[in-house]
Parts: sequence; structure tokens; C-alpha cells
Amino acid sequence: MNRIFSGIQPTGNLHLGNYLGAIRNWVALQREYDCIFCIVDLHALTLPQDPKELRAQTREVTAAYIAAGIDPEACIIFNQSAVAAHTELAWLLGCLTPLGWLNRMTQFKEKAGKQRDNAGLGLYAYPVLMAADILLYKATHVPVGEDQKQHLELARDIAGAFNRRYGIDFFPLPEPQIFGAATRVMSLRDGAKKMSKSDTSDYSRINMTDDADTVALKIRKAKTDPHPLPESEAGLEGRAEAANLLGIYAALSDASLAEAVRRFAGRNFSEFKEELAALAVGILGRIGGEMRRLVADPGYIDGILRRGAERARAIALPNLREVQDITGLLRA
Ligand code: AQP
Repeated sequence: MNRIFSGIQPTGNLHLGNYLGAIRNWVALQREYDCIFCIVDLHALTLPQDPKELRAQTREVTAAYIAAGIDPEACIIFNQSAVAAHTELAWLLGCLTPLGWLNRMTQFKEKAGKQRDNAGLGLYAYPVLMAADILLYKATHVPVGEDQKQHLELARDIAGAFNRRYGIDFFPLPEPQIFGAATRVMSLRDGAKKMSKSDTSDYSRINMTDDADTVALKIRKAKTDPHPLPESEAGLEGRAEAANLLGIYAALSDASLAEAVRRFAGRNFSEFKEELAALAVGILGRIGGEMRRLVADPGYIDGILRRGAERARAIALPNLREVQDITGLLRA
């Protein structure tokens, strides 16, 4: 069976972008693939984190996976730091990753900003650890949002570099799976910026734990333009905010963007926003309630993570041993 690996950083409020760009798609894929869903806490450390918050967020992301419909029996759910093989493989892969490849990564440029010399080595090497996460399990498919496409391409390049260096067809080249009508959910306040955990502007982001009133208010306050909704997809050209809201509607209702456009063609934003708010509140309200219930039982969450880490290690360790043998590391 083909294998999926994907993950989310426990770095703050999970939002609609994480849900529509990642988690919701995973739920649909879990019956067709052997699935491993990780809470990538080592990636979170590439930027400063409060230790107490990091632990709490790790449990919250786990709760989000389960509340959204990931079955912890059918899938492996664990936190990255519980399987040390991720960092061991990252070192081995880092030794064959040219700096030129890492220098092209736009996310590093965005996150490091102008203070590039002060950015940590971890932030720079992040894509190598991400490649190790995926390759450690010989994952064949990686469902992610658009924003992670470049890192996925790098993971493929690194897998190819390993296979070529040792003249062996060891790592499969993982395929990115980017699908749905909302592969890149944009900020509700600025259609040119992606919805992000680290955005501090008010009303830019719908959190998965927002209550019904907050979700509805954020949608009502979402930036729009003065025109009615377009008659066709072509009419979305140059209307980033309208395209974003219709994309969200389409993804939440499992429809295509074209269907959403047809449904609201010529209508005004206030009517459309009321329907969008009702849809979002229905889905996120249920998930948020379930997340709160699960987070209140940390013993249950920790049990899921412990069991997940054992199952993950059972796949990871034999693969790491093979890599060590191929690489020439002596295991006396
Ligand atoms: N706006 C988005 N639209 C669609 N998908 C998104 N993802 C993130 N933002 C959007 C997807 O969520 C998964 C987890 O991403 P991550 O935890 O690695 O966080 P990130 O990509 O760095 O983005 P965040 O969540 O907004 O955090 P910051 O503020 O750090 O940038 C991935 O599959 C990602 O594609």
C-alpha cells in the first residue's frame, strides 16, 4: 500500500488554512493509504517557543487531528521528537545536500527576514529535517498546502541525491498531493498574504478553536471589494479576497470553485458571507468542541502519542539501520 507522511508544527493557533490545506484532506485519504500523521515539534523549535506552551500545543494539534476525523487506530499519530531517528537521518541527508539548494528556499527568506545572519541554523536546515521525516518512512505521498511545495521538491531532490550517491534505488521519490479548492487559504484581511499562525493582525485568521460567534464575526469582517460576486471563474481575476472566500466555501462544502462561483453568481457579499458563516460555524463548531473535550483529557492524548511513537519507531528503525549500512557506518 502507498504510504502518506504529513505533519503540522505545534506553534500556535491552528487555523482554517491548516484545516483545509492539510487535515481535512488527510481525513479523506486515511482509508486509501497507510498514513502517518506527525506533530512536528522539532520543526517548531526553529523559532523560539515557550516550553510550557509547546507541550500544550503538541497536545492541541493531536486533539485537532482526532477531532477532525483522523482515526488513531487506523493511522499513526505521534510527535516527531519521540522518534530520534528523524534527527539522525537528517544529519546523514544534510551531508549530501548542497547549500545552493537550501539557499533557494523562499520560506527561509521570508521567516529569516532582513536579519538573515541572526537566523538559526535550524531554520535554514528545516527542509532537510522535513526530507528526513518523509524519507525515514519511505513515504510515497505527502499531502500538503501549496506553501510546502518547494520543500517537497527539495525532499525529492535529496532522495535522488542519496540514491545516486550510493547507486541504489532505496528512497522512493515522494509525490506532493496538493488538492481541494483551498490549497492556499489567504488572510481574511489581505488577499495577498497566506493565512498564517504567526499573523498578528486582528481578524486575519479563523482559528480551529474559535467559537461560533467569533467565526461568524471574522467572516462578516473579511475584506471584500465593492462589486457583486462574479458570474464566472474568469471574473475572479484581480479579486483575491473574493476568490479566497469562494475557495473556502467550495472546500468546506466539498465542491469545486466553479460550483461555488455558479451558486453565488451576481449575489452581494453580505448574503454570501451569511451562508459562508453558517457553513463554517457548523463544521468548525463541532471540531472545536471536540478538541476542547479531548484537550481536557491529557492522559488520553499522551496515550495516543506514546502508542503512535512505538508504531512509528517500528517502521523507522529498520529503515535507518539500512541507511547506516548503505552509508558505511559500522554497527559493531
Ligand atoms: N494558508 C494556508 N493554506 C493552505 N494550507 C496551509 N498550511 C499552512 N497554512 C496554509 C498547511 O498546513 C500544514 C502545516 O503547516 P505548518 O505547521 O508547517 O505551518 P506553516 O506551513 O509554517 O504555516 P502556518 O501554519 O501558517 O504557520 P506559520 O505562521 O509558521 O507560517 C502544511 O501542510 C501547510 O501546507
